[in-house]
Amino acid sequence: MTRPTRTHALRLLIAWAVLSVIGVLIGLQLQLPPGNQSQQAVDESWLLQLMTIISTPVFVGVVLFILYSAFAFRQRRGALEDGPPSYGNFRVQVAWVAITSVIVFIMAGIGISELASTANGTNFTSSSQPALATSGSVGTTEADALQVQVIAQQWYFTYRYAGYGGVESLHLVLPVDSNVVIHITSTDVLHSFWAYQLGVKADANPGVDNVAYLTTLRTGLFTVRCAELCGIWHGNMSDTDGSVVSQADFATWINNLQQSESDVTLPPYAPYYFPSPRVKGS
Ligand SMILES: [Cu+2]
Repeated sequence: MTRPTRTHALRLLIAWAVLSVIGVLIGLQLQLPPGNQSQQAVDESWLLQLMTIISTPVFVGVVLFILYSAFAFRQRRGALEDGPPSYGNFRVQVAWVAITSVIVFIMAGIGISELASTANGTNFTSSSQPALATSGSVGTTEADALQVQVIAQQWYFTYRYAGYGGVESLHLVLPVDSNVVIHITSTDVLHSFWAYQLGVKADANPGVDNVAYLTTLRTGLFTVRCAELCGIWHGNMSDTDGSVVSQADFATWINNLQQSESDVTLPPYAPYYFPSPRVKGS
C-alpha cells in the first residue's frame, strides 16, 4: 500500500509544527549560562537562547524527516529494488534557499546592530552609574570606570587596582552596579582569563594589555579559571572566591587591602609585564 506524497507531506508538516512549538516553548524557559551577574553575561545568555530558539525548528525538521523516512519509506521484506529516481523539486528548492537566506539575514542583522551598539570603544550599556565614595569613581565612560589589572602567572591570577595605588589581591573583588575595565596580561606564558559567571574570557599574554569591559549587576561569588593549557599545574589555576559585593563592602575591602599592603613594596605598576630573563643556575 503506497500513500500519496501529499499525505506524507501533510503528516510531516503537522508533526513538525507541533514539535517545533513545544521545542520553542521549552527554549523560552531555559536558563542558559553564563547567567545574570553582569550585563555581558546577560547578553551572552540572551544570544545563546535566541540561537537555541531559532535552531529548534530546523533541528526538529531534520531529525523528524530522517526518522519519518526511515520508517515510512523503508525497504519492505522481499526483493531488493531501487527506489524511484528523483529529478529535483522546484518548489522545495526555492523554499530551501528562501528560508535559509531569511535565517542568515536575521542573524546578520542582529550581529550588525550589536556591533554598531558597541562601536563607541566600550560596550558599557547601563545608563546611570552611582559613583564610589573613595577614589577611582565609577561612571559611564572608560576613563571613569574601575580599572582592574589581571596578572596571570604560573599558576594563579593576581589582581591589581590601578586607581588604588596598584594594590594587589589574590581574589577578584568587584563592586556591584559598576563599569569595570579589565586589563589582562601575563608575566610568563600564555594563559586565558575566564571569569565564568561574569561572561568574560580573554587571552593573557606577556607584554600585552588585553582589555575587556564589564558591567556588574548582581552580588555573589563567581569562578575564575585559566582556559589555556599553561603548564603542569594549569588544572589547579582555578579560584571560586571571586566576588561581586556591595559598593560599601568594596570600599571597606579595598581600604583593608591598602592598609595590609602599606608596608609591602610591590613591583612598579605597568600596563603589562615581560617574563624576567631566566639566569643560568636560577
Ligand atoms: Cu594558566
